[in-house]
Amino acid sequence: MHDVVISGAGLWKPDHTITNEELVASYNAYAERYNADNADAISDGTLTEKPLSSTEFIEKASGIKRRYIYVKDGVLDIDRMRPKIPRRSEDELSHQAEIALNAARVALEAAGKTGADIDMVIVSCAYTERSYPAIAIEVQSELGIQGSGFDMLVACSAATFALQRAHDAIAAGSARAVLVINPELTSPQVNYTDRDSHFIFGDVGTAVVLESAGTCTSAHSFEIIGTKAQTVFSNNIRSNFGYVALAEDADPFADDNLFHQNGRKVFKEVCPMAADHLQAQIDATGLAITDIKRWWLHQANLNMNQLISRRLLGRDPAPDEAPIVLDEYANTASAGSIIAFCLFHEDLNAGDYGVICSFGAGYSIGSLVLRKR
Ligand code: CO8
Repeated sequence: MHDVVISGAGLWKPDHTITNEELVASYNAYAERYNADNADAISDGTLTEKPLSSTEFIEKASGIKRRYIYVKDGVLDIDRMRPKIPRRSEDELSHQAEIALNAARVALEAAGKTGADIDMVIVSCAYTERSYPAIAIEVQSELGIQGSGFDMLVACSAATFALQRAHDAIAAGSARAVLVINPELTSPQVNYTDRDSHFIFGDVGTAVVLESAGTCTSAHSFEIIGTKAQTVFSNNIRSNFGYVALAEDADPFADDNLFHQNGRKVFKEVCPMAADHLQAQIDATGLAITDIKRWWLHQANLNMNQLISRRLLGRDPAPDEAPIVLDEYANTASAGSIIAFCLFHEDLNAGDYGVICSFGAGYSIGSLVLRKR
């Protein structure tokens, strides 16, 4: 068995942002026009009035102030309410491969590696823009990587579950180094006409290089001393979008094919599950909660992270103990905990422990316990 380290991490963010103010102004204009256009049907009970959104609610309920967006054009247009992403030809680089490459190049540089050093590429995220060929193989080809690449989907836990796969491949000796990439292009699956969820997501790309400790030359590397992946089925976060729609004679763009959730139930059920998962994971590594210097937690909701931290620590975490990136990035599906890792790991000292943890749709929870080298 080889000792496995994280030797580089990369973050790429789109050029465009949408603030809560912009998003709420657009949604409210849409809702007011909808209510006026459908006044009769709303008054006779055939249709339900669309309630208005508010920036105060969004920030208080989620901690989100703005989000990055891959293509802003179209999202705020009340005649469209979705991004206008140009379709690329089969000869062009796909959108997600482009996002993945932007993050991967940063991670490779941080690790001091090139494509020649990598044996496996895992593109892991909440959605891929096509079924095949895998985005990972497109990325592999662009970076001149030999070996293999594959895509995997585990919603919010896609990054942590892929890191575990990468760890296991390197530990077993089937790969020298693995590139795990999370091109989270969430905006096409957001229902911008739904008050309860229109504010939740942002687009971003993250990437991590893992390798055998013996080949690592990075200035900032972390030994992986524990991994854990857990799933429990739940319908509380769902997207029914899928390839069977054509055969079902169903509208592939109906609301239930976009992201939807019972957010309150998710909050209540996932917080204790995540806290118990983390406690069990720390116990299994022989450490105590007080040994952990940094918690790179999933970024879905500020109040969720505070509750989980309180359950674990018995107090509020200091800002640098469990960094929050939600205000700037919103929920970026699986990339959230990796953004936190990218931005807040270089200050740790040799021997310090930290934990990466994701939780979300599935339900799925994934974690890795790390020690700075
Ligand atoms: N403006 C004003 N009021 C609002 C708004 C709004 N935008 N939205 C809801 N309200 C109202 C509600 O209708 C409700 O009114 P009432 O009391 O009259 O019923 C009131 O405000 C309070 O609503 P909630 O109780 O629902 O508010 P919460 O405090 O629970 O906050 C949240 C709502 C923010 C959704 C919160 O419940 C939450 O974050 N829960 C956890 C959700 C979560 O973590 N989900 C994981 C999703 S991510 C994931 O798993 C990855 C999926 C794959 C990626 C998908 C990419 C598209």
